[in-house]
Amino acid sequence: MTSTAVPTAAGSGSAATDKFKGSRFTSDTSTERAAAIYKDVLTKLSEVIFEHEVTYDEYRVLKQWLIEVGEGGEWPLWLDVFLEHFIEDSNSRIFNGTKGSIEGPYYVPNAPELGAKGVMPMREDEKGTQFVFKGQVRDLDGTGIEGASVELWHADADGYYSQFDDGMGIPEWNLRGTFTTDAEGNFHITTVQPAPYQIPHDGPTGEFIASYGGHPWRPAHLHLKVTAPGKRLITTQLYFQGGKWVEDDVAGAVKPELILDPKPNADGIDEVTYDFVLDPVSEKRFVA
Ligand code: MBD
Ligand code: FE
Repeated sequence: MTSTAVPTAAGSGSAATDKFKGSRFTSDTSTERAAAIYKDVLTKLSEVIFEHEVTYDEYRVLKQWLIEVGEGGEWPLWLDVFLEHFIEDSNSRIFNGTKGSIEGPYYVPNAPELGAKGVMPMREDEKGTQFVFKGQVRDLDGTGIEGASVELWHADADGYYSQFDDGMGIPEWNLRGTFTTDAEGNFHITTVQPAPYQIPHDGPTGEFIASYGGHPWRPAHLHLKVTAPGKRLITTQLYFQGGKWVEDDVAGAVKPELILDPKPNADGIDEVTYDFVLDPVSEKRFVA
C-alpha cells in the first residue's frame, strides 16, 4: 500500500450505497401529504429556474450530473452532506433532550459491545492523540439510565472510516464500538482523536463542490447514536473547540452545543465529559 492510496468517491460511495440498500425503508406518508410536498418542491424549483433564467445548457449539465451521481454510487454522500442537515434540524425542533446532528453515510449497526468502560477497537499502531470521552446518559428528570446504549464511530487520524476505505485494509470494526451504561448511567470510552475529514471529491460530488468554488472539508468529528428502552434515539456528532473547519463545515452539521473542549486529566491524557439527555418516546409527531 502506498501513501497515495486514498478511498475514491466511487469506492466509498458504492460501499455506502450497498449498505443503505441492504435495508428497505418505508414511510406512512398519505397521498395528500405526498401531493402537497411534491407540488411545493416543484413550485419552489420553478421559482429558482425563472429567477436565475436557468439555461438549456445548465439543464443538460444537471441531468448528466444527476445520472453520474447515481452511477458512481454517490447519492448517500451527496444527500447526507447537502440535504440531511435540513431534515435533522426540522425534525429535532420539538424535542427537549440533547441536540442531535446528521448521521452521514458511514454508520454501520452492530459494532462490538464493549461494556460501560472500554477502549475503541483500534490497530496496535493506531495513529493519533489518545482521548477519553466519558459522560452520563439521563432522562429529562435528571435520573441516570442504566443499560443505555452509546454507539460511537469515527474516522482515524488520517480521516478514513473502516468499511468505507475502498480496500485500504483498515480492520472491519476499527474505531467503531457499542458501549452500555453502568448502574448510574455512566460510560467511559478511550479512543484517538479523529482528523478533519475531506469528503471524497474525485467524482461528481467533487465536481459539484468545485462548480461553486467550495471546499470538501468537514471538521474532525465523532459520530454517536445514544438510546435506551422507551427513549428517543439521538443521532449526533461532536466536534473539537478551535478545530479546523468547525466554522465552515461542508455538511452544515455543526451546532454550538456540539463542540467539545478536552483538557488533560490527572494522567495527562486529553479528556472530556459530555452527557446525553434523552426524550421519552412519544406519539408527538412533526406536524405538516
Ligand atoms: C462523513 O464522514 C460525514 O460525517 C458526512 C456527514 C458526510 C460524508 C462523510
Ligand atoms: Fe463522518
